[in-house]
Amino acid sequence: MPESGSVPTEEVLHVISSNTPFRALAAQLLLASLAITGCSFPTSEFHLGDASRADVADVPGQDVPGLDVLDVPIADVPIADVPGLDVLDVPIADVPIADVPIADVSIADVLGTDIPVIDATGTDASDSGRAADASDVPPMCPTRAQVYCFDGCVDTETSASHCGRCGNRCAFANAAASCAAGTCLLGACMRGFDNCDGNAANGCETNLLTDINNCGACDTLCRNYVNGGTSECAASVCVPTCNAGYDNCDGNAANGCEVSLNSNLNCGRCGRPCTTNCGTGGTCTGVAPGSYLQTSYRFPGPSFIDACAVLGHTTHLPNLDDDSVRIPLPFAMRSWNAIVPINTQINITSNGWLSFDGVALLNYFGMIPDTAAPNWLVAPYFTDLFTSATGVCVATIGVSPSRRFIVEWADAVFLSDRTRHVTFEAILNESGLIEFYYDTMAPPPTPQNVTIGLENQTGAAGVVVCNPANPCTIGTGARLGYMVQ
Ligand SMILES: [Ca+2]
Ligand SMILES: [Ca+2]
Ligand SMILES: [Ca+2]
Ligand SMILES: [Ca+2]
Repeated sequence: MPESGSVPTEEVLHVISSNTPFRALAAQLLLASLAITGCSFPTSEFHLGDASRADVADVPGQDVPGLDVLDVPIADVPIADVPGLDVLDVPIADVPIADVPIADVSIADVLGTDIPVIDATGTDASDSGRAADASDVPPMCPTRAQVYCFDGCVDTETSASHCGRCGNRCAFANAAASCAAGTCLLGACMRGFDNCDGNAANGCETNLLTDINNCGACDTLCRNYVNGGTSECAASVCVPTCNAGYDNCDGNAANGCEVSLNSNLNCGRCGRPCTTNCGTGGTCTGVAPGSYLQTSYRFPGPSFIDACAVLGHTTHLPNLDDDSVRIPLPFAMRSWNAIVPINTQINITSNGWLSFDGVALLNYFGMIPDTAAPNWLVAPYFTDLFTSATGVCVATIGVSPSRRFIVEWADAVFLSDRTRHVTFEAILNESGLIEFYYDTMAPPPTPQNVTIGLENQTGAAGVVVCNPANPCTIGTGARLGYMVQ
């Protein structure tokens, strides 16, 4: 047996020669080794391998340590590095947690049942940002019956500003409006308007003041009247427009223009009678120019006007027995056969009469006609009076050419019996008409000493109603009118 590790040279060469892949390498290694060392070595000292790792190819005693194929280290084959699966050197995959938004579970948007939350801008979050409406019942409203409408909590069942829903304001033309059960209701119509078509949507659409088909009330027609042409609705009253020569003297539209102005009772105008005949053009025939004819009044018709209540009136002669004042006539007018100029000084006395002559007399007793002064009298109640604290009120009403100059003795008393009060007036009309109206009249003391009527410029002629020689009864509500011819 050779010593362990000892390989004879001829055996090494045999291995080399018998193993082609290693033959050149081994020879080169051996020769290089010999050349480096420059010496010879005993083959028994030549060990490269471990004799204990003998394998089937190894022939004991012939194995060359270090060149045995079995001594080739096993190749280090790394485990394939599969990214994402290698638990050692691949970072753990960053698996984000699924970003699942919280579902917007909004309650069904049913009017009146939706309960969103109103944010600071007035939109509700659960309704995807739509504007707040009547269905939104924010928790800040004190009761379920209320909803938040822009500026506060309201009950849309009854709110006229938010009726049925926010912002639905109830409004109707010419009418009030209310809200009930969430529905706008037409309220009372404004004065002068009505809901004639029954359609609430357009409110009270009809003007009762001027509509000739709804004059004063729905379906009240202003028709074409007898002796009249077109008609109009004025202040809710049908006013016939009369043909020439006719007039609506009774003020009743229903019978139209019932009066011919070519008649003895209404000659030329309503209430102007002729004692003789009414001629062509509405003038009385057979009457001397400058005469007065008594006017027959229609009822209802002109009546007492309280001059003391007329805006712009003046008061004169308070708390006096016998006195007078001069007031200018505000317009020209015919009296008898003369034209009394504008601004003529009218003499007004405390004793129930005035005169056109302007003479400052203050008589408390007189006859008509009488050529003695005073003359040219207008005497509604000529007697000895004592005026009240108000005295005599003077006012002018109407517009040209129909102005009226009113002189009212307000609450005077008889000097001989101051418990008896009288209020009466004379009205001078721009047309020449002179009227007397008696408001409240206590009977005069006896013996009666009252003169009522007109007197001309000279006192030679007059219109006599009463005088001391011919007493008459003029009581409360009486009215007299005289139209100059
Ligand atoms: Ca209507
Ligand atoms: Ca009539
Ligand atoms: Ca007197
Ligand atoms: Ca006289």
